[in-house]
Amino acid sequence: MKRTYLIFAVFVVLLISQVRAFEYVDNPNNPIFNGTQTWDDLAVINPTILYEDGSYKMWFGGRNVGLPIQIGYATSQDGIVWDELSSPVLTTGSGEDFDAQDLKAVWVLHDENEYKMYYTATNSSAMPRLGLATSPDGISWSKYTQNPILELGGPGSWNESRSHNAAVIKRDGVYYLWFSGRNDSFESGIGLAYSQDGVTWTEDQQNPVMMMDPTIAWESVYPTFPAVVEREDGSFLMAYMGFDGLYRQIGLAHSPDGIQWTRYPGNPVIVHGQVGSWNEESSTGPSLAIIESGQYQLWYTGNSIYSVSTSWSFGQGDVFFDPLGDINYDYFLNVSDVILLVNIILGIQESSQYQLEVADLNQDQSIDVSDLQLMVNRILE
Ligand SMILES: [Ca+2]
Ligand SMILES: [Ca+2]
Repeated sequence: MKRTYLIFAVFVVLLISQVRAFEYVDNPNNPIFNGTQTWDDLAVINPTILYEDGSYKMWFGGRNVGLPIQIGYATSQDGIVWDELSSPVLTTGSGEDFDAQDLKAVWVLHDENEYKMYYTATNSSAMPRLGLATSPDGISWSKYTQNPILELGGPGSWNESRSHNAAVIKRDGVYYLWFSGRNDSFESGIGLAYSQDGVTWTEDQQNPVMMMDPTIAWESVYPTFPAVVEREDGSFLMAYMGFDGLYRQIGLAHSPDGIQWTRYPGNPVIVHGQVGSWNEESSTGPSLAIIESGQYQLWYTGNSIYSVSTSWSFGQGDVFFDPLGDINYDYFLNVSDVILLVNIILGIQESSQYQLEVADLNQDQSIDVSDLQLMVNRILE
C-alpha cells in the first residue's frame, strides 16, 4: 500500500514538474549598434542577419531627418561590433512604384549563387506589401521588375490591408515565406506562403497560421515581425514581436511543419527595458541565427520613449539550448518527453535521427531504461 502511494506521489510530481531546456542571455552592453552615417544617424530598425563562413552580414532599415527609410549593410566578426557601409544599398523607388515612400523590414536569404532580399515597402497608398531584390554579393542589388511579389489579399480576406514583414527559408527546394497580414477590422496574424522559385507565391489554405490572441496580454493588440530559423531537427523556431498597446516585446514559438505553431509559455523572452533604458518602450524586429548546434544569437531593435525620442538602435543576446531529453523539442523537459521516451524504448514511436540523439541522455549510443531513469531524475531534481 505504502509503495503504491509512493509511486503515485512520484507520478504526480513528475506530472507537474519541468526543466526549461533553453536560456536567453541579453548582452549587458546593449545597445550594440547605432546608425553612424549621414543617412541613418537618427534611427536603425529591423535587422536581418546571416551567419556564414564564421562571420556576420547584416541588412537593416535606417533613416535620418528628412529622409525616407532605406536599407543599409554592415559586417561583423562576432555579431556585436559592426562595420557599416557609408551609403544605403537599397533606396526607395519613385512615382507610382510600390516602394516609392519607404522601405521597411527586410529579410535576406542566401540562395546558392545569389542573395534574395524580401522587403516591406509602401507608396502613397500606405498599404505595405512585399518586394524582391537580388544581389551577387549582398551589396549591389537589383529590384525585381514585377514587384510587388506578394499583394494584399482580396476584400474580406485576413490580409486585405497588410502583407508585409517577411521571413523566408528554403528547404528541400521549396521556399517558405511567413509574413504578417491584417484585415480591415485590425485583426492581425502571421501567414505562410510557398514557392518553387522564390518569386511566385501560393498562400497556405489555412492562413493565417498564427492568429492574434487577445487573451495573451503581452501580444494582445498584434503579433508581427516573424523571424524563422530551421532547427537542428528540421523543425522551425520563430522569434516575433508582440504589442500590447503600450510595449513591444519579443517572444518565441515553435512548429514541426511551419503551420502549427506553439507559443513558448514563458513569453515574452526579451522584455521592454527599465525606466530610462535604451529600450524602455520597445524590444522589436528580431533576427535569429544558428551559430552552432544549441547556440543561437538574437538581435532586435529597441527604442526608449517614442513620444520623446525618435532614436532607435540594436540590441543583441544569446540563446542557449540544452536539448538533451527534450525529445518533442518544446523547450521543456517534462512528462511528455517521458512518455515519448517510453514509447521509443518500447519501439512504438518512430523517431528522427535528432530525436534519437537527444533521447540518449547518458550518451552511450543506445536508448534504454537507464536513459529513462536519468530523465526522471533530471525532472525531479
Ligand atoms: Ca519537451
Ligand atoms: Ca543511453
